[in-house]
Amino acid sequence: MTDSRIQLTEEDITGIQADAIVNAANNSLLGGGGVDGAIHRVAGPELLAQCRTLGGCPTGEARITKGYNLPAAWVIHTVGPVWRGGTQREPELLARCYRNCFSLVREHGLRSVAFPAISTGVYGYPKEEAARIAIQEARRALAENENLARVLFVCFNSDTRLAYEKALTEP
Ligand code: AR6
Repeated sequence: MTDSRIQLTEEDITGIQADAIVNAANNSLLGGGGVDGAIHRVAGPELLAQCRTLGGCPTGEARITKGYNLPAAWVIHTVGPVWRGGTQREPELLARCYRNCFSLVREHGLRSVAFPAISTGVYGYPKEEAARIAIQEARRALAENENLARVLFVCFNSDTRLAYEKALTEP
């Protein structure tokens, strides 16, 4: 079943106007490549300064900071699992990332949130399986949080978009 509150877009997440954007970070929370690098570049050095105060983040958990120079007011930093063939609790850890992000969304009364395809870049998680988890957790969050009006999945390439479109057709 498709929910109109779940939307897909193919653009750079750093330009998204949402209450929060999610960063696919690493355990240090001190920046990196991919979407993490892009978010830090646009947000500016104050984001790194705030991240330094957080003391890192375990895989599967999430932390929230301000968005600084980003259009989004907040950044939710989460650390996805590195794909090691699927036998190291990767699906559970990826689902926990989404759940912990949605918990912060609820605690902060946010109405819209934009996610990149966590773990599917440098961390190598297969796109279709990751998209299925992302959609499943978004549906769960939307069912539990009536304040949440929009969940945007930002697809950085057409393969990622196809993976989400497929996941959306599944029950
Ligand atoms: N906007 C939206 N999506 C993007 C952008 C962007 N500007 N740039 C990349 N993506 P990745 P990971 C997509 O590698 O796999 C970092 O170095 C990208 O195409 O950014 O979770 C961190 O510091 C892919 O679909 O994150 C960690 O060390 C998705 O974002 C490590 O990478 C995630 O790719 C985390 O790896």
